[in-house]
Amino acid sequence: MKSVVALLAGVALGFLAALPANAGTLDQVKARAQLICGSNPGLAGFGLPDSQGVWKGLDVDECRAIAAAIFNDPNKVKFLPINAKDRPTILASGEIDVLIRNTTWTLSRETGGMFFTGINFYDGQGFMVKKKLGVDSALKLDGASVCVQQGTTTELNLADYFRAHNMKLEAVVFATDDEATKAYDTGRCDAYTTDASGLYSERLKMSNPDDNVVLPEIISKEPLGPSVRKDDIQWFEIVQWTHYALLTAEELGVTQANVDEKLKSDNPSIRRLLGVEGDFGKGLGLTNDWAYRIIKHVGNYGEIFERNVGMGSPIKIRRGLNALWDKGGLQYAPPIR
Ligand SMILES: N[C@@H](CCC(=O)N[C@@H](CS)C(=O)NCC(=O)O)C(=O)O
Repeated sequence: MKSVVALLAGVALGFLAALPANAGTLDQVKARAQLICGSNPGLAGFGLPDSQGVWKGLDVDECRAIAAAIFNDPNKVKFLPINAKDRPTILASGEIDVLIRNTTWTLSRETGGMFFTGINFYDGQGFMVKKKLGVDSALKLDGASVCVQQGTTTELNLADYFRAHNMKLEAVVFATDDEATKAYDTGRCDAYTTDASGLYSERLKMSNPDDNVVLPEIISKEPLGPSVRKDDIQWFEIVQWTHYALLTAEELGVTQANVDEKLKSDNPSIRRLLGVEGDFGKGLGLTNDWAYRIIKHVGNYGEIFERNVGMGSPIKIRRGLNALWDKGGLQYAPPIR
């Protein structure tokens, strides 16, 4: 028995060793029977392990959707905690297959090697202050100290905004978000700044959430999305179309609860989405029921949004720009045909 196990292990190792160094990411993911997703370990609603160690969040669910498409199992994912500053180097190192961690798509990040597949959350930067400060606009923050996290677009936008409005800034910069929010909470800074999504989420971490207000100004565009390396177009397409499948399902009214029934639909768009008609998964290197698997295990984009960050969740974010294009938002998927 032992020798059979040893033989099988040897075969498996031999197989791994036999994979060329530049083997496609999909092959590597399949060979290790697990997707490795670079994740935010501390942002409720987006990426955060719960008390049982189960990772939860909108970004986390996008990782699970990729695993579901590949393995028909949303749990074949390892979530690797990544802080803001290390994102580009860890992605480049090959330690992760994809980074989905509230990361803003910018030109310099893209030319620097992070290949963004799309936008899974349209965001913008805002400010939070203590109510007792009596400030009702970011334009009244002249001379304020502001807690901010290092290695983020947040840090850069903060400096731009104060400079553009001729205001004096004391930026207090921290390596981790925990340090930044604690410092703000304990009175080290007058204000805390991050993406609006982060403000909704971090407010809940404060000792008295109701003592804080979010100011009305949104000072930047923060298109947050998944990124991959630039060396594997098929992998890029798998990550990109996973998000499009989630959007298409929402647009066509296909949900986790009704997806089996929808297999019998005679709507051609639904038939193509679910792989009942056509060969669309094959082009991605997946099975033709790739999107069915995603919806069956994870739900559609609207379901993911609502359960993690929507008005029924503790985070309470409105769909706003993240509504589908036909509901007044910007989320839009090219056709599956
Ligand atoms: N979207 C911005 C900010 C992303 C970011 O890292 N935000 C902080 C503040 S909300 C964060 O998620 N910190 C969590 C952590 O480092 O654990 C970027 O891409 O630079």
